[in-house]
Formats: sequence, structure tokens, C-alpha cells
Amino acid sequence: MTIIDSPTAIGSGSAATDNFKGERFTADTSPERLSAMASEALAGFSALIQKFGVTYDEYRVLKQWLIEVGEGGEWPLLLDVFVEHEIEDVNSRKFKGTKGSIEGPYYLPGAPELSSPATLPMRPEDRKQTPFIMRGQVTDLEGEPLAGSTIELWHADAEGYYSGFAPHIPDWNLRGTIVTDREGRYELTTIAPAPYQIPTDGPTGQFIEAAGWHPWRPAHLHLRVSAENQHPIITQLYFAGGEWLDSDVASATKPELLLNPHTDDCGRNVVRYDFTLDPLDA
Ligand code: MBD
Ligand code: FE
Repeated sequence: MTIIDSPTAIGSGSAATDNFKGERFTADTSPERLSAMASEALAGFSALIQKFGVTYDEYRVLKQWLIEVGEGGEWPLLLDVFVEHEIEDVNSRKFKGTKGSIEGPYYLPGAPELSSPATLPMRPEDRKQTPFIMRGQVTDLEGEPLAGSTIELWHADAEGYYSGFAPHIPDWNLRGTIVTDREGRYELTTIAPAPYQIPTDGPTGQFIEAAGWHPWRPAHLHLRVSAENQHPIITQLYFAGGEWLDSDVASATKPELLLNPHTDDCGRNVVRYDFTLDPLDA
């Protein structure tokens, strides 16, 4: 297994920013709500500045760094690593089905559809990694199979790069949309992902290093599972016993999202994971 020390931040950052900017978002926040939230954010900043006696040098470094975060295209990375887990927590409390987790900066809608059993598109160098087979069933909260539901899967290669965000990787590599069969079942083959390191050469990575933190996320698969009339879930799956599970820089692990692969009779690395979706009106 080779992990490149520093995937280039500027490339993936700009691509993630461009991707996000491709859509225009709005929220129905009232002026009162906006004012209350902004006041509290500013009060938090004021309290911090007073508590630590923040210096002018520190203030200017902060300003400089924030400018660099934008210029390096790292707002999606920075926010998804340090903030999204809290948003996800607040917004998933009412759901009873499979736990969600953060989307992160590298989702792309519209990955090519593969019928089950499916193998994710991969390059010869990806094939040198350990193959990994996942199968299971998608049901509603009553356990009724959801035929024709879709599992969108995306993950990094062994060096920590996501297709669509690194120019040397073919489009849709290690990405796919798997459609479940009549019993809501799916089977897919990919490669076991490696731990992921936040790019260390950009402002987010520089900040993490300056603070003496580590830049690692545990090995993970990203998934979006959706079915007609059900609430789609965005989640991640991790590997029991893997590194960084208890200190994910993005704080996005949950005990319910651990996979425990085993070796089957044919010597293959296999795991079963079932998904349960909440109804749309939940
Ligand atoms: C990732 O692969 C990721 O999942 C998150 C949350 C942030 C940066 C890169
Ligand atoms: Fe990721």
C-alpha cells in the first residue's frame, strides 16, 4: 500500500469548489433567525478574543489564512471536515433507519448505473489492492424490500485521490450507481479503501499541522442510498479495527457504520450490510 504524502491540495480544492458552485442554493431563513445566529456567532468570537487576548499578529495571520482557504478552493474541504458532522447530527435525529454521515466534498451525482452484482470501474493499479465484496438488502422501516433502489458508492484510491477531483484519474473511477434487484438485494465488488489523509500542502493541512493535530480519516466508503418515496441517506462505512476510527479528523464515524469483513469459502474478503430507509414524510 502506498500513500502519497501530499495529494495536491490546489487541484482537488479547486475542483471541489467548482463542483459546489455548479448549483445555486437558497434557504428560507428569516431575518430574525439570521440575526440571532449571527449575533451568537459574533459573541462567541468576541468571548474567544477576550479570553485568549488575541494579538494583532494573530488577527492578521487569520485574515491571510482565510484568504488562502478561498484562493486554494478549500472552503468545501475545511467546512466538511470541521463543521458538517454537527449539521448532519442535528438534521438526522428524527430518522430511524440506517445512520447517516457527512457527504464530504467529493460526491458527484450521476455515476454510471451498474446492475447487481456490480464491479466498480477501476484501473489496473487499483486491481492490485485487496478486492472487497459487499452485499445486502435495502428495505423500508417495516423490513419490506425496496426493489429498484439505488446505492451510489464513491471512494478514494489507495493514494487518497477521488476521481473527478484529480486529473490523472479516469472519470467515474471507483464510483458507481448500483440498482437493487426484485428483493431489494445488491452485490458489489470494489477494492478495500485505505486511510485518507487531508491534503497537507494546502491551508487546511497547514492549519492542522500548525495546531499539532493529525490529518487522517479512517478508511471509508461513501454511499448515497435512495428509493422511491423514501428519504435518501448519505452515509459512510468504515472498517472495524482500522486506524483512526477514534480520532477521525472529520469526526464522522459512528459505531453503527462499522463493517466487519470476513474471508469466505473462496478466500474472498466479504461483508454484508443492509440499509433501512425512512419514509419521505418522516
Ligand atoms: C474526504 O474524503 C472526506 O470524506 C471528507 C469528509 C473530507 C475530505 C475528504
Ligand atoms: Fe472521503
